[in-house]
Amino acid sequence: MSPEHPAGVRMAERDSAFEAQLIQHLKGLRIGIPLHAFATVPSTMDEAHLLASQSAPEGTLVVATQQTQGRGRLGRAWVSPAGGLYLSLILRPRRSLGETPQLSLVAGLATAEAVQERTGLVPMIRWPNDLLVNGAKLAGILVESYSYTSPDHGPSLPAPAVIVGIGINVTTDLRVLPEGAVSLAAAGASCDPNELLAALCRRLEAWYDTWTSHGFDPIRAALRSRLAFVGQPVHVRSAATRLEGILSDVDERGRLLLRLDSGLLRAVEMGEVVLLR
Ligand code: BT5
Repeated sequence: MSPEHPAGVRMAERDSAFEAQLIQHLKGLRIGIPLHAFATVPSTMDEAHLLASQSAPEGTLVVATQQTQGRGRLGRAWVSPAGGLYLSLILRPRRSLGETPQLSLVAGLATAEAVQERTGLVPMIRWPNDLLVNGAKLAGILVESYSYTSPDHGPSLPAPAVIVGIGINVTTDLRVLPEGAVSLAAAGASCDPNELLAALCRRLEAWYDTWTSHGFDPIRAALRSRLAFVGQPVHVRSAATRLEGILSDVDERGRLLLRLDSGLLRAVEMGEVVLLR
């Protein structure tokens, strides 16, 4: 029997064998425990939101071998067959709400370092949430935050949750992925996905702790050498604007800095970065 959420939402069945295997790799970490591992879920984000609404602690990790309704930003789909790594992490940041978007770059940095550690590949970070290898998309990051308030919760309500979702193509068949995607295998790298997950949790824990204690400055410094398209002409599209300029840097708040034709430096809060050729 699947457990029932109090509100009547049915949670997916956990995969205890997969969970036991992963736990071995996550010993001693705060990020990654408690662990909820599944064979198939609609989206690890939904499982994580459900757990967060039930007061799951910071560090709780949801992992699945595949997703049937994986999602990206703005309602876009994340194609999630077997062969990828799909996870959502519950955080309860002790920093201001305005800094939450920085977690996308914190997670991007941790993911890039973990991939490099386990494979030797050096992924670049396409602001604000993609990892690229040879210009193709290897991984994507999705940050969603909600404050779970209900009249029942009272003063013991935990800090608002932020869910950080990460999808990485490990051995995923390129034929089922959108154009412009790549997997570790297709880039010529092989690695044990459990080892990759453990490396990712270690890096996430280290960078998240740094961010919690010192803010965005150290993240910004570490990001510089990994930021894709620096010095190159790009356009940045969002619902409201379309800007063209030379991608220059990320500022002290995590915004993208574009040098416009006029010479002015413009800070961008959100959007899609596309290289102009
Ligand atoms: C993202 O969105 O890149 C965030 C992806 C987050 C996925 C993780 S998996 C675990 C957790 N559970 C979820 O349900 N989601 C998170 P965005 O920047 O909006 O990019 C989406 C676009 O990436 C799509 O429109 C496609 O063009 C492309 N795409 C989709 N699936 C892909 C894949 N597997 N590999 C590379 N690109 C993909």
